[in-house]
Amino acid sequence: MKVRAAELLKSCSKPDQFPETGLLEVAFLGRSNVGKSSLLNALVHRKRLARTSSTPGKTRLITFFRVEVGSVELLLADLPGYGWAKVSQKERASWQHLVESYLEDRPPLRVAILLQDLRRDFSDDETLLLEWLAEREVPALVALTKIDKLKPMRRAERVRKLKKSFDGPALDFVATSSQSGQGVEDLWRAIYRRLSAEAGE
Ligand SMILES: Nc1nc2c(ncn2[C@@H]2O[C@H](COP(=O)(O)OP(=O)(O)OP(=O)(O)O)[C@@H](O)[C@H]2O)c(=O)[nH]1
Ligand SMILES: [Mg+2]
Repeated sequence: MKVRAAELLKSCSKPDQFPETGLLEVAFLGRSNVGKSSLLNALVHRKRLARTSSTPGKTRLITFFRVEVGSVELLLADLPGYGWAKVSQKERASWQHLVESYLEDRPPLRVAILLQDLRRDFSDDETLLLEWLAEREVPALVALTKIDKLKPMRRAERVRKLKKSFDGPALDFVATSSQSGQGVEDLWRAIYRRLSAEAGE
């Protein structure tokens, strides 16, 4: 996908700061350190647009990026990850409030991408999040991340296992690596399919 422009629009710590641009939005959700910021960067072919870190829990704000891809202009929302152990109750509550407010009431949100490390099994967090999105009728897709960490045979085996373990509504699963770039174009295609399915409704 030809990315013609990508820029950081705004980082928000509170719902009343969320941008109102009239553009459709794609959100990146998932456990801390799963690779949300890295995958966002890989999609727009920019190494350091969204901040990444090997220290889990780095992204504590919701950061919005404006991108022009092909003939479409979109916002990408990089959400803070859940599941980091070393945080206070207060910080956890503030994360929860920010993310829930976002998911509860964000009319421009058209696609929620739930990221899952290919080497890990789904936990209750992912299952609940997917159920929650389905209840609110937010179209979701699953991006399996860090596939470069496994050999191809093992990779295929894990993709099958994860798909099988998920018995919710039919979902697109896309296997990706931000490091090698594998699957990144497939993910764009899956996002586009969702966006055009919406437009056609
Ligand atoms: N090998 C490999 N490493 C990756 C890949 N994607 C991300 N990483 C690494 O995983 C770590 C976490 O990546 P981030 O993109 O910061 O993860 P995040 O989900 O945004 O994390 P939080 O912002 O803390 O929620 C970094 O050290 C990345 O370099 C990948 O596809 N392959
Ligand atoms: Mg991040």
